[in-house]
Amino acid sequence: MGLTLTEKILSAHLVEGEMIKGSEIGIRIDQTLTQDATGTMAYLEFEAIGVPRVKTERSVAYIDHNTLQSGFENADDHRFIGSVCKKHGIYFSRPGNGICHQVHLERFGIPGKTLIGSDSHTPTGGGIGMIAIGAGGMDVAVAMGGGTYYITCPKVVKVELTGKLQPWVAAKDVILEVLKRLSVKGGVGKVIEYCGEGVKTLSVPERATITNMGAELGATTSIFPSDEITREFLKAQGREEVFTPLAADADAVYDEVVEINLSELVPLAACPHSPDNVKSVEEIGPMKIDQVCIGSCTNSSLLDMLKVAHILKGKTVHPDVSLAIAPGSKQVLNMLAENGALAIMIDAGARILESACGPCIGMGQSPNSKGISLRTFNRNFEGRSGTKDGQIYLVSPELAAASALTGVLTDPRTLGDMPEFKLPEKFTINDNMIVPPVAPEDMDSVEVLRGPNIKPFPVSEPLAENIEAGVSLKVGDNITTDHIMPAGAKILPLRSNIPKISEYCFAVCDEKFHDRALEMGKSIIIGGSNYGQGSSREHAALAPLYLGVKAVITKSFARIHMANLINAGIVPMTFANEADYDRIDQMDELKIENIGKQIAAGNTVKVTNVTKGFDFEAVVDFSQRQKDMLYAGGLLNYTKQNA
Ligand code: MIC
Ligand code: SF4
Repeated sequence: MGLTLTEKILSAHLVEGEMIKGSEIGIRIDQTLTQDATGTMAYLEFEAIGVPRVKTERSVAYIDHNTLQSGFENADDHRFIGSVCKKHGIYFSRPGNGICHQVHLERFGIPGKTLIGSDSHTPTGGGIGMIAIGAGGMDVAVAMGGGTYYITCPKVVKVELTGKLQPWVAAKDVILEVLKRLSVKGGVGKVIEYCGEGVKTLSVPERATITNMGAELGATTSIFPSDEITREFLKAQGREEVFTPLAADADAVYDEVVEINLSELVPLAACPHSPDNVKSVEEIGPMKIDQVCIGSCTNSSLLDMLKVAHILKGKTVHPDVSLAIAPGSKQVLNMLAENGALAIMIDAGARILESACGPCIGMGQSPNSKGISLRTFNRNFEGRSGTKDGQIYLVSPELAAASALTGVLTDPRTLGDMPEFKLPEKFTINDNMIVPPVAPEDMDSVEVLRGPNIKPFPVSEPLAENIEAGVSLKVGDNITTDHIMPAGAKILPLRSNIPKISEYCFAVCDEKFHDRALEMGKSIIIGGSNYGQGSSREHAALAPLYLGVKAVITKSFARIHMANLINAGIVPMTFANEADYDRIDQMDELKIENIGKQIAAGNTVKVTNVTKGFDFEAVVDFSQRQKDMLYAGGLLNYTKQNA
């Protein structure tokens, strides 16, 4: 029986377990990446592990999220990360060099390698045939120290692409179509593998747009084969020597098959407030817009930017629309400047932003009240833009640029002939904003620079014998980590200060949560299905930990958040019978006796609702390693115990 590409790469990196779908496997990690919003914590954790030099083939730290620097906090974090990197063997991509996923694809990614990153869009690397997975900062810290990374051995979904995209229909429309069909939880426990004749019609940046936004499916990762197109891309990046051809076997067996005829796709948009709320431009109908933002790790490549420049050429942005453009990397920005495309954008009235995440994470450019904003980004969760009643639509760069000119949602196919865009044979390469680490023998000469905003992470305790605690919060389905631990210009600078950032924990859902949880001392959270979808931020586990949350009981969890809860020593459980969700109210007192023994003995625990006087079962389907982590009080305690 033939193997899928996913199975080939995973089995070549397997260090623990067997390739049995649904069981836990441990894999060796070749590369890691961090960004600054999750990086400070990850490097504090790395320091706590005590390994002097990273043991990976390549580890890179990027500064791309917190670049507003509205106070000293961001700059202090940057300086801390830069100094840790220099000392411990990590490459440091300075602020201004670009968005982690875009730069990593350009300068460091290697087909067939494994990459984990403390950012949920790490699967961008799947665009060149990597197994690239988003993870919590602690998992990345452990991997940097040479530790194994654990995942559930995934099912593999084949997306068979046929045909060729019509002019003005984009890679973004491909992934929006997949989201429409599979939903934001359709990818949980799965890797999405793209195959078929249509693959050959897609360039690397287009493939990367598709794998990037596979994160919104909840998938473990997404991957394209590594072929001649990959080789050309790497060659243009001056890195042809890292190319290897990789593909699934012709007789590979998949768990599910999705067929997409590229020729039949039309321009799409994900409507507020979920990436899977996908409609065609026609279905949405005429709509006046207030803002257009082009960029983010999904759509900020040179190819995307050249298309945008072509559309804007010689025209002016509609007087009622604000157009912001953030090219994805220094390389992209540089090349736009060199070939005149930047001047075209400026001439048309675009507001050019730094090569960074920017508006995607609410760092500036929040829309006006009730403002309608078309964005080429990957997430449109409520409030994420910084404007609570902002209406965010996720679209392709083509659709965004066309609409910026007309002031209304515009099908780019109305623009006439689309010129052919080819990637350059050679990109402009200048890695002068990537600082290499010092040689191992010089590491003692590097002082790690800590600012006053950098506070130690909260320490978790070994699992108590009994959990007796009230329900401090009950929430519904599809709660995102942006609800649990919001980001944005005001809160993001506090990422290295858990006591302070926890003041905003769940503030989007209930402003009183922080005070109530602290007052209760210990508590339990009740959630619906797909709890914790979205960002990889471990702050969504560390803030609840700091506020005394001992367990979270939901209908189901998103992958990274569930791992982060266990890493933090908080017990994630799911209702054995979902109807029990309705029988619990906020402030009910719950009791779980002998929780450690119950977890050791089987897959369920008995929970008593003391207030309402009934018992129910919660599922605790953990691997032995996860159980041991929970007993120890999280990953760091566990790692130290086993060191
Ligand atoms: C996001 O897109 O939500 C982020 C900000 O990049 C996060 C990471 C973070 O919260 O720092 C992610 O996707 O993991
Ligand atoms: Fe940055 Fe947005 Fe990409 Fe997250 S999704 S890494 S915030 S650009």
